[in-house]
Amino acid sequence: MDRARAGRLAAVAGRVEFSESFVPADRFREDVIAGLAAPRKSIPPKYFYDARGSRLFEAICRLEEYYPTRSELALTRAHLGAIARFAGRGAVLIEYGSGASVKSRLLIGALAPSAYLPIDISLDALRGAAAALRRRFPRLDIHAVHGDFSRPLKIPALPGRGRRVVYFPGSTIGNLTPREAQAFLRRTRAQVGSRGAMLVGVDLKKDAGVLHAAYNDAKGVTAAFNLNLLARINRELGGDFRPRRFAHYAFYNPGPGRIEMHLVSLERQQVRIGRRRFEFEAGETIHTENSYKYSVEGFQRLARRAGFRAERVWQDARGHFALHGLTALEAVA
Ligand code: AVJ
Repeated sequence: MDRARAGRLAAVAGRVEFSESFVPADRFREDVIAGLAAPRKSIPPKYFYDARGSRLFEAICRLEEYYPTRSELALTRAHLGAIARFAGRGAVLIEYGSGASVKSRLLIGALAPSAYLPIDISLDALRGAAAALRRRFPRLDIHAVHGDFSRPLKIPALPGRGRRVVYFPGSTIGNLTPREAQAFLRRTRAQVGSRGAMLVGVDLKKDAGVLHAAYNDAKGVTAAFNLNLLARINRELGGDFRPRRFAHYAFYNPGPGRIEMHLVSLERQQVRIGRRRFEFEAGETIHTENSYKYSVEGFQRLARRAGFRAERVWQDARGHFALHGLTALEAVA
């Protein structure tokens, strides 16, 4: 982002400060080509979220069948006092992937943090969130960081402002394999320091029927979200995918404990992206997302291996979703 844009953001939102962790290189083309050239085709799920994809995701969150958003909101409301006591008032609240900030608003209201640092890869999302929070909490110091939280990044040092608490809701951590999630938690542990803490939202293992419905909704919004990836490739990378020749396919895979989303080729076909050509057999798939589900104990074990003490856990009434309160272990194992 250039200085003029950063300046305008600060001007619009008043006390909002803005910093650039790094400029994310656009790896969309490279990642898509490499993913489709592999023997088992895949595309990383972070590429779902263009403008239309982000709107479709918000529509998913409102679906009857998609319980995670409502469950996490309900458990946050129900346990807000305890969650705030766990994090401590006056903490520096750092949010990874700040998105639609309903839950952050609840938390900020209860925690009264000394500063709020939303980190997001989307500049538009950051500006929107910062402006909305500025209106709601006119005295809150907001330090928006434009960057990719999945990589090591620079966070403004705010000495004397209280402990660092990272907030990572939404079960976004489920997109990572357990191995990647552990490495990610370990980096977060380094980021919050020895007095720091983390609040992380994790979708729970549950009846496969409930899981299946959440990723195969009756209105077909999840299908549209999945297929939108092909339209995005056509538009941004000059592809010639015919989305109607592919179908949304999502299922729970109990071995690894994850929902898998795929796009299945409905016939034998060839697709071009620029000058590259890719062959699809009938029934061959592009694996577009994993969404891992954890038992409470399973996630606690993972957190411990990453240098956290799993101190608290809050769940919704139906036991569908968990919010884990983790504190840094003195020495990282
Ligand atoms: C944003 C990764 C948590 O895995 O449930 C929703 C994305 N994909 N429906 C999830 C998603 C299909 C969502 N996460």
